[in-house]
Amino acid sequence: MTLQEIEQLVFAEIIRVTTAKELEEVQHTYLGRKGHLTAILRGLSTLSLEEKRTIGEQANALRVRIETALKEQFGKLEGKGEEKFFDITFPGKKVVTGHLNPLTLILREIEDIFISFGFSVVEGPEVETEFNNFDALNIPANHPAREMWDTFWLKPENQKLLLRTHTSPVQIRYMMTHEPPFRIIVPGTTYRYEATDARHEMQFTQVEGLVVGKDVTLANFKAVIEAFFIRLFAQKVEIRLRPGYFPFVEPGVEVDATCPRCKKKGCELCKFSGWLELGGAGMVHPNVFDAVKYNPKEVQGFAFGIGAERFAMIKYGIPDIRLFRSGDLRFIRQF
Ligand code: FA5
Repeated sequence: MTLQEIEQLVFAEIIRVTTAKELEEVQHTYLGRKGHLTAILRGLSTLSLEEKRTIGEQANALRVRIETALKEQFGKLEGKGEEKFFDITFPGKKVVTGHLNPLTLILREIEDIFISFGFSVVEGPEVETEFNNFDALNIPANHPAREMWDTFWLKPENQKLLLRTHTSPVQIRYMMTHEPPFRIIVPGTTYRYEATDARHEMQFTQVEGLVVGKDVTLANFKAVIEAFFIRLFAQKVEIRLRPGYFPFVEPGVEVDATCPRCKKKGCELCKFSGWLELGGAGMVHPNVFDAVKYNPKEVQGFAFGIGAERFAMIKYGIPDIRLFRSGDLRFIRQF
C-alpha cells in the first residue's frame, strides 16, 4: 500500500467503527508491527537519500495524524459496546478514615466543657522569655523553686529564651494585655528536661486556667474544678485540696480527685490510694499582680495547671504517657 492509499482509507475507517475493539483493529492494521504504514517506515532504509528524506517526512507526518485521530476516536468510544454489569448486592468498599490522637480528643473535650462554663480559650508561644516563664511568676533567678522545673534553655544563652516549662507564662502575657474580669483556659505544649517514664515525658501538654475579678475565692475554684471533673467523667467525684507550693500562688494547693476507675476503693491507677493527683492551683500571688500592674487590693484570682495527658490516660485507660507521641498507628487506631 502506498502512502496515498493509506491516507485515503485510514481516516474513513477510524470514523466508521463503533466500538473500541474495532478501533484497536484499525490501529493494528496500519500501525501494528506488520501494519501498512509500519511497512513503509521500515522500508525507508532501502531508499535513496533523497527519497528517504521526502517519503520519511511524509510517512512520519501521516503517522502523527493517524495517532491523533485514533486518540480522539478512542475518547469518543470509551466504554461503548461493552456490556456494563452492576451488581447491586456487592458489598461497598470500606472508606479508610484517619483517627484523632487521644490527646486531641481530650483537649477538645476539656475546651468544650470550659467554654460552656463561660471561659475563653487562649494560646501562647512555646518559646518563652525567662521573664514570663519565671521572673514575673515570682520565681527570681537563684530561687530554689526554679529547680522544680528542669529547663531547656535556647542558644545563644545571653538571650534568656527557653522552651516553656509550664503554661503559666501565658497568665502574664494575657494579664499584661487585658483588664479583669475574665475567665480563660490555656491549652498548650510544655517541655521539661527530665527522664521519661510511664507518667513523665519531656514534651507534654498542660491546660492552664485563670480567673480574675472581684471577690474570686478558692471555693469558686473548687466548685469549677468539681463541675469540670463531673462533666469529663460523667460521674460524681470528690475533690480534695492539699497544701502545695507554687511561687506564683498563695495559698497554693495540690488538687486530687477520687479515682474514677475504682471509686475510692483503691486500684492500680490510683496506686491503691483512692485519689488521683490532677495538678496544681491556688490564689494568684500579689507579686504576680504587681508584675502585670494590677492592683492586688482590687482584684483576686485563682489559677490552676493540669496535665492533659493525665486526663486522657484516666479516661481512655492508657497505661504509658510515651504512647501519645510514639507515632504507632496500632495505638492511634484504637480511638
Ligand atoms: C505546674 O507546672 C504549675 N504551673 C501548675 C500551676 C498553675 C500551679 C497555676 C498553680 C497555679 P506542676 O509542675 O505540678 O505545676 O505540673 C502540673 C501538672 O503537669 C502535673 O500535675 C502533671 O499532671 C503534669 N506534668 C508535670 N510534669 C510532667 C511531665 N514530665 N510529663 C507529663 N506530665 C507532667
